[in-house]
Amino acid sequence: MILPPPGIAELTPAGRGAVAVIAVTGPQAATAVAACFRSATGRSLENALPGQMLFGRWQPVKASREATELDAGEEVIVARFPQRIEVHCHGGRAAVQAILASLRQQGGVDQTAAAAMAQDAPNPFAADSLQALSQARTERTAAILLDQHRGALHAALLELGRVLPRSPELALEQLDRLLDQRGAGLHLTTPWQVVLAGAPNVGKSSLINAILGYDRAIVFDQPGTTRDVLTGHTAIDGWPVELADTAGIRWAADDDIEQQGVGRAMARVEQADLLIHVIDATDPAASTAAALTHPHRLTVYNKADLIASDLSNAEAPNDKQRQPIAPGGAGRLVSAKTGAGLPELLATIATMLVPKPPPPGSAVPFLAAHFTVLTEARQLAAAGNGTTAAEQIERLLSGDKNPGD
Ligand SMILES: Nc1nc2c(ncn2[C@@H]2O[C@H](COP(=O)(O)OP(=O)(O)OP(=O)(O)O)[C@@H](O)[C@H]2O)c(=O)[nH]1
Ligand SMILES: [Mg+2]
Repeated sequence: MILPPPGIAELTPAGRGAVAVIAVTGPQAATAVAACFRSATGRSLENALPGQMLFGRWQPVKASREATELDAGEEVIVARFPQRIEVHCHGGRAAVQAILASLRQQGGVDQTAAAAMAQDAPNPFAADSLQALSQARTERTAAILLDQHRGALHAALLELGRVLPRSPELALEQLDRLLDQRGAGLHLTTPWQVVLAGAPNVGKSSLINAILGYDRAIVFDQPGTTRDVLTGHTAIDGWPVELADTAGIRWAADDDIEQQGVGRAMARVEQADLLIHVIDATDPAASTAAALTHPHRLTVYNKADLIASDLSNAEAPNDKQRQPIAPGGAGRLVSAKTGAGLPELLATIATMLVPKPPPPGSAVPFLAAHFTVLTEARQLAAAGNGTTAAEQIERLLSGDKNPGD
């Protein structure tokens, strides 16, 4: 039998560090590492037990150009795990490169850190969540992925597979609970797109600056200040968000550049997960950009500091004396200048993005493929075909992400 070559991957991020960790995976990992490693006690790596750590020196068999610097032997710690061996060495680039070079000489093939770590995963969700975890931007999303790494989704799908053929109603309930997490699940590593749009001069740029906490966009008292789409990353209630500020929407734009800005703004709105339609609270009727439509829209009345209003409940001004303000009339009243109403606005945005946040420890599907399979399974289950639905879930559990092929 031909054994696959050992996989090698640097687990520590690129750049300078005190210590670096290199993973070597596959059935030939111990042989490849043992060829270069001399333990201080003389104990052999091949006989080391999983979990055991050996201290010693790294001495490449043949001196490659990079390896010459290590001829005296780099001090390393080698740790043996069931599915991989880790070499912990000095974090300098020269040491890392030399060790990687000598492992390549032993037939090692480069792999990604995620692929190296996935070897230890007890199920496909543990491996995929680990890979996603490295791209999580907030503690909240990392915690959800960690729950999946620890088995929440795996356990929920095992249970679903058992329930589907026997109790269709219960299975549909469980499927709906998983499918309800679609929004949150698909935005654990990819930020939500939230776009601020509206008529010129209503304070969109002021608002994005107030939310981001720094002056990302130029604010000026002339309409048409923002010409292009400007974005900034932030987290709202722990959900990763890419906020976009856009050019004020008006059709009689002064020049071609402004007109192009309006076109870009409209295109951005179309792709948004949530549109924040900003209106000037001092003159809502004149500053409503009627062309702005979106299935997920929040109306925000800005410049609250300029109107005499009780901000205590931070609701929109909808007293009868004013012009009818916007379709629906509901919205939030804020002041980008004073910050009044901003915490409530952020809370509203978070609730609109994720109406039902997953409770700690609960199962959350997190790949598009998970939702595709679960949606198919739900259709089958709803049509009374619980056994076929259970087969789809089985395939997902076995790591096959393309059921139906
Ligand atoms: N008093 C008060 N003035 C504000 C507030 N928000 C914005 N402004 C002022 O309104 C003017 C326009 O603000 P911007 O943030 O540039 O408005 P914009 O919607 O980005 O404008 P365009 O980019 O031209 O579409 C500036 O003079 C701001 O200082 C607010 O909450 N209160
Ligand atoms: Mg602007």
